[in-house]
Amino acid sequence: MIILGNIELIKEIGLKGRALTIGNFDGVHVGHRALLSKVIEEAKQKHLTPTVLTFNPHPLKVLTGQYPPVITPLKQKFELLEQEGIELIVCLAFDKQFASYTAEEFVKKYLVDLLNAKYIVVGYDYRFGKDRKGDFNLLKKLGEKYGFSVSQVDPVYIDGDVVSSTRIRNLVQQGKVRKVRPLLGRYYQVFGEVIHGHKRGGEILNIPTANLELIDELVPKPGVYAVYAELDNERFLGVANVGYNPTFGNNKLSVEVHILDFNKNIYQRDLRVHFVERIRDEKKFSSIEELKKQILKDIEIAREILKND
Ligand code: RBF
Ligand code: MG
Repeated sequence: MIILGNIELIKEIGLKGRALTIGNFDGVHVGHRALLSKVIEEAKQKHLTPTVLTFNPHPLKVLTGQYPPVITPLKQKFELLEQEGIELIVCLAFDKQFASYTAEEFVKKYLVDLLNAKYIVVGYDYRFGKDRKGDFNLLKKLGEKYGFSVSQVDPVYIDGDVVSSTRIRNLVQQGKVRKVRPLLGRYYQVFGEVIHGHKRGGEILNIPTANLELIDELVPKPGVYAVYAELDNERFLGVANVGYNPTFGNNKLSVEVHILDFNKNIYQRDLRVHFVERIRDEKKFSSIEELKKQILKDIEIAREILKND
């Protein structure tokens, strides 16, 4: 798969016809995957390159100054798109100048001239161009004018509601990680480097934990979770604490994982944590002994949950 962010490089790879879908794809959830399978299927039939056009930063961030924490950071998003069968990702820098193109200018300049789109599929709520004035009907008309075909994909419903990135974010922030799984088609995950914590886990509690360096990524509601911990494609059972360690009077949010039956040094390695089920709220204990007793129980609960998963 090729990832391009630079317009000059995009010009260099030439004018092969592309089948295109456009969007932010935060989460690469089952709704997104409906679009991705459509673009891949049409690309095959029409002998085009299955391509995703996306923007960074998120247009809303540029236009309104705010955007919620991301479900899938860029690197994970690209990996997931590749797994789906996307062969080219074009990630354009989005700025105020870009936002000022009218719907037709955007289509002509980027989709037709730059990317040579022969087929475009968009979601049910797709809008484009200055003031979001372009919609599916306009895209269809422009397709007739510039020589590409279009289609639109319906939303995907699960449990009576549309699958959307916002819905997924809300569930994660409520700690309902079980409910998120069918929407994402996988467990909610965070990824980061293992950094040095306060050293209390190993030395005081005798329950070592790997502290994750948090990137700008959505973190589940504070609490204790049964998790899988993934290191270089190897998966371990784990129990995670997301929180402030009130027993020790910390005030900074941390994500730490105790990996079951494991005693290797993994500082500076990358760890991916898959949140399977929330076990309890984080609490302030009146002694370290009590905290330790509770964590040992959490470990057994996590083991049970993961055994039946
Ligand atoms: N710290 C708390 O202050 N309250 C808790 O309820 C709590 N639960 C935890 C549960 C698990 C499974 C783990 C691994 C840690 C927990 N901690 C909790 C964090 C603990 O204070 C921390 O691991 C040490 O301070 C070392 O960083
Ligand atoms: Mg994530």
